[in-house]
Amino acid sequence: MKSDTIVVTGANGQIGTELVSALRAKGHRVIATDLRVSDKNDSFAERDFEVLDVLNKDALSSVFQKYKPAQVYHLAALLSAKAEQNPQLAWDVNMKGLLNILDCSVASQVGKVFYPSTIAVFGSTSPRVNTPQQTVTEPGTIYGISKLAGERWCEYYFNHKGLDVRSVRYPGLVSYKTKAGGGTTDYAVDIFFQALESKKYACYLSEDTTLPMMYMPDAIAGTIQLMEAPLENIKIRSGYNLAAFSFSPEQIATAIQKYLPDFQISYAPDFRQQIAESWPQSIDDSFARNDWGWAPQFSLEQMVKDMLENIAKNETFSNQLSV
Ligand code: NAD
Ligand code: AKB
Repeated sequence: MKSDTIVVTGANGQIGTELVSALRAKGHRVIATDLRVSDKNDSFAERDFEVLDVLNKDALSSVFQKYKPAQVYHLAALLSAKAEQNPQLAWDVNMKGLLNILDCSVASQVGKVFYPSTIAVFGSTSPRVNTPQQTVTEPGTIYGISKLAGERWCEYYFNHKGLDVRSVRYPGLVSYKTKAGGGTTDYAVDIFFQALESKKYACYLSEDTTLPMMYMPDAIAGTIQLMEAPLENIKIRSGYNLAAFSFSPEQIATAIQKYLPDFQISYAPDFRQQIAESWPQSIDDSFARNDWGWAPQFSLEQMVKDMLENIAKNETFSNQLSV
């Protein structure tokens, strides 16, 4: 395999921390960038890291000139819940940040760019079950609006400037290495930590709010698989639907109770309930499966076991697990 120099923006976040490690493990030189050095991830500070605000186009251009990356993974963004609290900043970061990346990538002849889109590009007028790849997309959140516009720009840059931009629409991602960063699906991460720490969790979504979700190892593997796929296999330049499984808060709580029988969940829906209700419950990802061979490995049950075992390892709660 050819080893590339890769720039990752927003590298300190939930996806970035795991993606950078996975790309380095494959032998690539990865320049991790974010607004500040992570206080949690010493290895980033010790290795290739640049402080970089994606809104600063000159600084971005300097980083691209310095490292001449063959690939860029543009993760920096404000997620759905944070974006509703600061719509103007969200629009700036999610939209202007992407346009800076696309422009600098063309100027520096970057070979491939990854853009993470989301199920939030769908809205309350989209079909909610088995949501198709191509369907009505009328998002009601500032996050969804910015990500949908971003998809259109990515396709435009591919068609008009020849930039090889590739994208997936991630569902909610569940992981234990870095906590979630301000989305509507964050509860599906927090619930595991709270289950082990205090054996109770007050969920901000109602018990039957079903959303598409995925375990982080599958998201990382799928992302790299998309970026390594032959050019001719990539037929969609907006964002590929990507799916693994769906669950509601009640279902994930029941799955956790198998290992922690005393765990209790309560429900106090807040503004995120309305966001969740506008998103799909399940996703049709047949285009990703057919075009470049996407197939998730983890079932819901395997994810729950793996999450609890790994958090327990790190936080010394292992004696609480009963299975
Ligand atoms: P996160 O919130 O955990 O991390 C985002 C990172 O971006 C943070 O470290 C933050 O410091 C950085 N950032 C914010 N503004 C910046 C700026 N102006 N310049 C440089 N960096 C900046 O997010 P994540 O969960 O890792 O998500 C990464 C990408 O994947 C985002 O684009 C998000 O929309 C997309 N996505 C995530 C999920 C999910 O469930 N995690 C699902 C769908 C799509
Ligand atoms: C969020 O909840 O905002 C993200 C997403 C699904 O894009 N996790």
